[in-house]
Amino acid sequence: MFRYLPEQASDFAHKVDYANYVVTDLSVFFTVAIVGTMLYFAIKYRQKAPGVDHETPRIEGNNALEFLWTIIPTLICIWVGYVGYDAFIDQRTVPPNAYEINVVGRKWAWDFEYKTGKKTTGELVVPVDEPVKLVMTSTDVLHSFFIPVMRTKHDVIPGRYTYVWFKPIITGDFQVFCAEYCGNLHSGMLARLKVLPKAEFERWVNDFTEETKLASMRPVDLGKELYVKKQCVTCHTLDGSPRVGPSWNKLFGTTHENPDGTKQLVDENYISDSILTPAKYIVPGFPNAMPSYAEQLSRKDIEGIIAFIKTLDGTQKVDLPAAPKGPAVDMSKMSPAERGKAIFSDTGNLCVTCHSLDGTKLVGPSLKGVYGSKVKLADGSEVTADDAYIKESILQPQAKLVEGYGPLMPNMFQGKLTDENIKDIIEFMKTLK
Ligand code: HEC
Ligand code: HEC
Ligand SMILES: [Cu+2]
Repeated sequence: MFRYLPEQASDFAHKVDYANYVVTDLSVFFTVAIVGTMLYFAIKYRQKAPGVDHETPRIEGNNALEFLWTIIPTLICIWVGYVGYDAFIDQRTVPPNAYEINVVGRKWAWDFEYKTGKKTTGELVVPVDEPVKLVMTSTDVLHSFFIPVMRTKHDVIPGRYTYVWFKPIITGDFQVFCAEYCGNLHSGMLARLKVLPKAEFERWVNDFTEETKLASMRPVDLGKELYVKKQCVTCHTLDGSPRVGPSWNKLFGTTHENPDGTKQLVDENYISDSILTPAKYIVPGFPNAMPSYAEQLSRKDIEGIIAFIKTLDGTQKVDLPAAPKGPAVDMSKMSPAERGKAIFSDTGNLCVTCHSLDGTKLVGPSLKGVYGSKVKLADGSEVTADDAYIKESILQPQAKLVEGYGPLMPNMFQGKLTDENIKDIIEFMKTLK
């Protein structure tokens, strides 16, 4: 009756869907049948004239009926149980030849490690038509690894290993979610699943040219490379202007002031601590918004970043990757508001780092109820948040500052987001009442 589940990309997906549809169809059928009959009788046998009683027949029971309404539901329940069990057994029985990949969930990213030693973050690459087993654990809190198109979802638990497996039947890019609320950036804890033809996967998983290149670099070049690759660039500039975090320009050798008035020299230790345990030193005027990189950066990487920071005097520039990667979801079938939501949620755009949707203040104002409202600006004036204002807020964030907020929204969306993208974001904002 109702067919609402997404594309089926694993070999057991059709069984999971079948169980789901059987239960939904039966529920809809019986709801309509029972409520319909009830309404029909309520109308047919309503009291017709006040004070007049209708005599009703005295019914003692009906063995044939009793038998039927016991046997039929029993058979249906056994059938539903079987259909669910059949799908469940498939989902929990890993074929012995499955390709194993280790998965680590942490606030707020997914790390993957392959048998060859290849490592990725935020991107899981698997071969098509081969069973894949994910052996999963968490470094901090409960997460849940959810790939809707594969019909797999399982909790990821600190101090324990859990698993899921699936056999992809089509190639392509698919969305992975964390499905267990795990803190304020939970909604940004996304990953991309890439299903490749077998030969292409083999080539990719054995290709270490990038890693070797990094291993033989001068520390300062490594640091520069990591600055872009590990996304420090989205929050830290090299030219002195603040973004989400303070600029790194001429940072080394300055002093950091702690809230209790004590001072701390910005040396190797300070930078290393800022990267591994960002909450240890909070720079005045900035939010405690930096994720820890303890699991992602080696000692050597951190030494590279320190070497790079030492050289910064405001003249350095980095080449950003030419084509910024778009949202990891297939947007062709979505409505404009859904596309806007996907753009907003895309971790590469960082909107979620600074804007909530539920009214809470983060680095920036919540986007809830902004569309169409009157916004008070820092210069005391007031504007109506119409399409033009929102477009300007995104492309030239410093043009009109919202009262109570600093100029912290990065000026980085010009050229990154198209007019279409911004229209979609506006449509999405219209839904945030
Ligand atoms: C989501 C935004 C974000 C990302 C990504 C990010 N940082 Fe930060 N960083 C911050 C914020 C906010 C602060 C200031 C608050 C604090 O000290 O924790 C900060 C502070 C720092 C400081 C201390 C700076 C000072 O002026 O004392 C260092 C060093 C640093 N980050 C390094 C890094 C490195 C290296 C990376 C990439 C591997 C990185 N950050 C990625 C947001 C970010
Ligand atoms: C580094 C944090 C940061 C990021 C990332 C960021 N913003 Fe902002 N945003 C802010 C701050 C701070 C303000 C308020 C100051 C201002 O008006 O510029 C703001 C203001 C806005 C406003 C005006 C809101 C109002 O109440 O009038 C809109 C709309 C907006 N941002 C949309 C976005 C979208 C869409 C994205 C992602 C494409 C994004 N922002 C990314 C920090 C950020
Ligand atoms: Cu999570």
